[in-house]
Amino acid sequence: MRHRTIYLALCIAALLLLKAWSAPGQDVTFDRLLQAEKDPNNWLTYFRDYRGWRFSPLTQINTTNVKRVVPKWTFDLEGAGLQLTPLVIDGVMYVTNSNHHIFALDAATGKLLWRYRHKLPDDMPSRIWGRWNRGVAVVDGKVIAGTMDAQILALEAKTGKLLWQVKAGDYKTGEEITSPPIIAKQKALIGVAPLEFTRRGFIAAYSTETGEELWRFQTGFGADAPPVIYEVDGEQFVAIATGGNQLQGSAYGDAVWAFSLKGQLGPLWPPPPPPTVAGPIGPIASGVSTVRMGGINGEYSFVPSRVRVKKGDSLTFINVGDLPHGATAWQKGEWDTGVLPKGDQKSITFNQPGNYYYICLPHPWMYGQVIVEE
Ligand SMILES: [Cu+2]
Repeated sequence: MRHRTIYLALCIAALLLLKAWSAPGQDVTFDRLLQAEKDPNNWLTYFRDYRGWRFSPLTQINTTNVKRVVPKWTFDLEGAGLQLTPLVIDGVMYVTNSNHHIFALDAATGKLLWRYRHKLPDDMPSRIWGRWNRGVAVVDGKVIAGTMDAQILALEAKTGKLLWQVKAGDYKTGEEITSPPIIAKQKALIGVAPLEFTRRGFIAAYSTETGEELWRFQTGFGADAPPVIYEVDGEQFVAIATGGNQLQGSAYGDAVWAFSLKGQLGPLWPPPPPPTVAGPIGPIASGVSTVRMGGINGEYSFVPSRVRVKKGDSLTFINVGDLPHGATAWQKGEWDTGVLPKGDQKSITFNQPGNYYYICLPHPWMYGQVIVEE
């Protein structure tokens, strides 16, 4: 009898231990994320599953009874400006607020389980539209999130304790993170976007174990949308949509980038160094009719490098440098001054509205931008 009591007590202790070990978030392996669509009780990733359908197969709430649904609980996140998708894993909800605090809540009651207070720097540039955040990713017992000050951090899913934190970008130049990473095995893929500032966005992969940066690519424009991963005819791709940033004149610059092991495209602008700048920076000049090539700020520059004109306007490109220079529309070659010897000039009339980047063919690291408005 006594033995049986001890045996029972041991069993209960073992069960309790087992429960502690299988705490929420602890058993979210990558394989479980891959099977997310077959896990009706949970919302495991930003898109719920890797199909990205955001479709829940649950049926208790349906078209006939939905009118009876009433609020069960609410939790004050102490912020404004959320664009958040909560994750729910084995009864625990993971949410963020606009100051990048991360919360774990009891998903049935709204009771706070833990809160991690990420400290945004005091000199964070202010945003006319405020701060926001779209949530976290959870894998292998970790909650992984990017922050407005371009940090990536991993918390212990069970306790909210900080496991690692890395600097992905420089918030002082406008680099910031608003979307959660997408998990691919032991890698977290995340876009770092500059919004209204002059630096350009990039997509990067980090080790979920250590936070080590494994890969990075300049996408030219802001990259604050979550990336996707897919395969066609046996070739795997990673894709991300980039763009926006109207204040920098890139309203026409939206693009989607697809990467694979057989990729051949370079970063948006040659040459590689400096790797963090992917296009012309600085103010956009209006009301100018000439662009000087070479000579002014050194031989290899267009001045002004960014110009806004009206449809039908002409720009005269003058070579004021010592070497032959030219202006050639990049990508599609819509217009071209040809290579002009020292002292020569050529006028281009812009009849098609759009955003044109151009380079000097003999010196392709010289680049400029013409925005043609309707
Ligand atoms: Cu040149």
